[in-house]
Amino acid sequence: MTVSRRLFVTAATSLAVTAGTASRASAVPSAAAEDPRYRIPVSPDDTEADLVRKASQVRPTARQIAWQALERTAFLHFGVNTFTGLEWGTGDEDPDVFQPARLDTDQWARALKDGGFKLAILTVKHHDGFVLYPSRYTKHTVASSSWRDGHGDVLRSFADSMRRHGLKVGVYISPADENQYLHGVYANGSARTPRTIPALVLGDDRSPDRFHTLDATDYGAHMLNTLYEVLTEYGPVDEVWFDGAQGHIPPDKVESYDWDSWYTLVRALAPDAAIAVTGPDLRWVGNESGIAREDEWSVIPVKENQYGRTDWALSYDTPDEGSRAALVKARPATDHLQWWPAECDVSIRDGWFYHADQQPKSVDWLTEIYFGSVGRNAVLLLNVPPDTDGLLHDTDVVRLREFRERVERELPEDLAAGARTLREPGRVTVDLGGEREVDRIRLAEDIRHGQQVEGFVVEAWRDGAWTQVTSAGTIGASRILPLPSAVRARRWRLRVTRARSAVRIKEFGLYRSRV
Ligand code: FUL
Repeated sequence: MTVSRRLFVTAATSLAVTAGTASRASAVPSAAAEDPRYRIPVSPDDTEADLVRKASQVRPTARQIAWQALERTAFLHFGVNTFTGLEWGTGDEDPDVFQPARLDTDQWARALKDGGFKLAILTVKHHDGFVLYPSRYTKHTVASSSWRDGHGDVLRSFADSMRRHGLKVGVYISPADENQYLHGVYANGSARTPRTIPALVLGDDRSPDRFHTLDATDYGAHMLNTLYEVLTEYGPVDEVWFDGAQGHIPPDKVESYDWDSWYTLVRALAPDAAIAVTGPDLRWVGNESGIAREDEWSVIPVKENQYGRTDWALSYDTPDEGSRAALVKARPATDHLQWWPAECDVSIRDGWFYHADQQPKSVDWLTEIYFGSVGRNAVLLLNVPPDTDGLLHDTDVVRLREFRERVERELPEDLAAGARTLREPGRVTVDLGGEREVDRIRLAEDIRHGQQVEGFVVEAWRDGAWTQVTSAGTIGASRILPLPSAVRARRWRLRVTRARSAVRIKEFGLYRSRV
């Protein structure tokens, strides 16, 4: 069954089960229904030519286009682990360990903005289950800490600060939850039955004009209520980040996540939010080092897993996710070809959470990550963990600024901006009006028309002939190619040597770095 079908069935079921109650169900359209070209079904007898034609017809949704344009996004891992020194908490932490005495989320926002970041994602709940806002559905939250006399709300401060400084807001809500396991909710073996969201609690201060009835386990419903609070009280949210981990629970226990219901609720309450990375809108690049494949495809063979979860038809870390050979190899396991672009998550320090004995990566290393992610058709998600004071460490703040300045020096002014340009099918020729030195080339396809380029060369007119300067496979939304040494020429040409369908080049930028 496809995701769209499954979501439709769930919504229809919802309508049936809510009749006769005080609540009204929501019939939420699936992503596929919003934009049917976001994924195209594959059949077992598709030939290579069929697969390539279908891949060329896949288009991103408006939501995916907006997400891709962010280029630099940030992660903030913050919670009880910040104070216990762990990376994965246990769920039985005393909430009182959470004491960020000098919390200043405006400082986070200023530093991230100064680093060139457009969106920040906060770990509202990591695998330990400690929640950074006062939730109605668990006591394992900031409200149980003596910090700010139990009136602290990190999510509120974070969301307000980011918006004040022009950054978009994302939320990491861990599906794994050690605390809910200890309370007998997570992985308790309960049946998946229709649940009405939000579940009103004693003395509830809300009077929703709309309820959602969705299939879920006890824990699935807990997640839905958490999502409801976050998305209705702290929105608008532009990215919802779901990790796929199960946590440190005994091997005979399992919680089958109610992905379809969670996605349906997110779509209803935060229609602009990209659902990452266990989600339909974007995928994990497959490593935590921030480096994409040299040729990174956004059109990927996928299969559907339990409860509507999008999964790789090949594997998350295969070196080739989307070439012709990959499409053919994946065919027996493929349900659809889907626009599923890569996000590169990496931490500025070794750990995801702050540890005083770790140091941030050097500017050179961060620049390599930038070229390896934004320069390879992916979005960078760089983690910068707040410290035990509730601040980004000064060293990291300075490093972020130096990183942004370095990127600006790598790609200063585009020498081709305003130059005479000739556009022919599969070819763009630029006349700089005089000889100029170039050592960085930036290319982009107009992804509203899909991802089509499979091979290209860049040439410079030298000594009376077109001479190859560099070549590569894919372009996608953004490809940046540093040249080993500067090349001096007046006329430059991009020539596509292989493509799946008509190519629309959006950007052919020529730069002389100042590094
Ligand atoms: C992983 C988690 O287990 C890590 O703790 C971290 O949150 C990272 C971004 O995702 O899967």
